[in-house]
This record gives sequence, structure tokens and C-alpha cells, in this order.
Amino acid sequence: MKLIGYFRSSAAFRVRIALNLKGIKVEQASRHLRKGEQSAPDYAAINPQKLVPALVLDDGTVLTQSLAIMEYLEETHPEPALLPKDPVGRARVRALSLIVSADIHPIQNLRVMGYLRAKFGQTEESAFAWSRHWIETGFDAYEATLRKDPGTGTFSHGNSPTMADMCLVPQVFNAARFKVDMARYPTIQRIYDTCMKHPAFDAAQPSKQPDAEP
Ligand SMILES: N[C@@H](CCC(=O)N[C@@H](CS)C(=O)NCC(=O)O)C(=O)O
Repeated sequence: MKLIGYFRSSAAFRVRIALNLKGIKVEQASRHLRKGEQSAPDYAAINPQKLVPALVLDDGTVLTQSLAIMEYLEETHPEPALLPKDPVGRARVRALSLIVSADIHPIQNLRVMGYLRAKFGQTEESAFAWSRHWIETGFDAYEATLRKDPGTGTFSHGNSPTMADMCLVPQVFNAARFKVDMARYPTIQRIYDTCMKHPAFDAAQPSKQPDAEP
């Protein structure tokens, strides 16, 4: 299998964590997002959305969308599990994952920031403030959910990493880039610290990827 990603892509980061956790080895290929390589015709032929990641299976089948890829990995390599066994727990983990992947990340993505600047004349500073606002709005909700719910454990759900943590940790990396004050989010920070001590998370972080840049 080949994972097409980019060291700084948080969606690719999610998949890298899942692969590491399950001990699945893949070839890695990179599309330099800042150079626009995701929009090149040869990649658009692979993923018409022109977004990373894409997972190319050994028979050439292309999977896109990080959550769909993680669910595929879960179904084909069930252990260790990224989702709890009980339906309510699974719904909770998916809901936490979607706070990040559906409601935070898409509106602070590279192409959205670029569009704000190019079409609406926003400065670098105001596009930056936009991203920080939406990360904080989402993190307010994630933190409140963690605090109110007994399902929270060492990790976002229980005491082993789930798909929710695979979405959360890359978003905390993004939050640092946008200078979000993490003191507002002690539970998220605690879980992030725990995750980053785990080898599967550590090895997946941007600075440890073959295409990493300073
Ligand atoms: N919902 C998609 C999001 C994928 C996505 O937005 N990828 C970003 C990198 S994290 C990307 O390729 N951005 C390129 C761009 O904005 O042009 C997923 O979860 O895979």
C-alpha cells in the first residue's frame, strides 16, 4: 500500500497514526501542498478532490478521506481497535472525531485560507485570526464534551487510543501554528501529552516524516 500525504497535513497525520498503531507498513509518497502539487493533473486523476491523503491499495484501488481510510484499516486490521466495541461508545468516538474533521479542520484548511486572501482581500493576519477562531470554537466544544462525560479516560474515550485521538492530536499541532492558548483546554492538553508519549503518535508527527521541512 502507498500513502500519499504531506508531512504537515493533519488529515494524513491521522492516517499515519492509525497505520503505526496497527503496525501496518506502507510506502509513503508526498505532494507538496504549498507548491500546489495536490492540484497537478496526475494527482487529480488519483483524487479528484485534490486533497491529501490518498491510500493506494496493492491492487490499485484508491481510498480517500482520512476517516474513511481509518474505518477501512479498522475493518481489515481489527486489532488494536480504533473504535470501542459498544455502539454508544462508537457513536461518541465518531462524534468527537467529527468535531475536528468535519467542523474545525475544513474551514481552516490551506485552500480556505488562500480563498479568503485571494477573493475577499483578507490579510495574512485576518485569515490567521479566522483559523484561530474556528479552532477555538471547536476546542471549546471538544473540551466541554470531555469534561462532562464519564466516557473520557486517559484518552478521549477510555484508556486506549481511538480514532478521536487520531483526529485531535494533529489538530493540536495546527492549534500551535495558529497560536491558540492551550491553557484554556486542560483536558485536551492532558490527552495530547499522553498521546505524544505513545510511539505510534510520536513516529507520525510532521517533523519525523521523510518529506519534513524545517
Ligand atoms: N476531509 C478530508 C480533508 C483532506 C484535506 O483537507 N487535506 C488537506 C491537508 S490536511 C489538503 O490536502 N489541503 C490542500 C489544499 O487545501 O489545497 C480528509 O479527512 O481526508
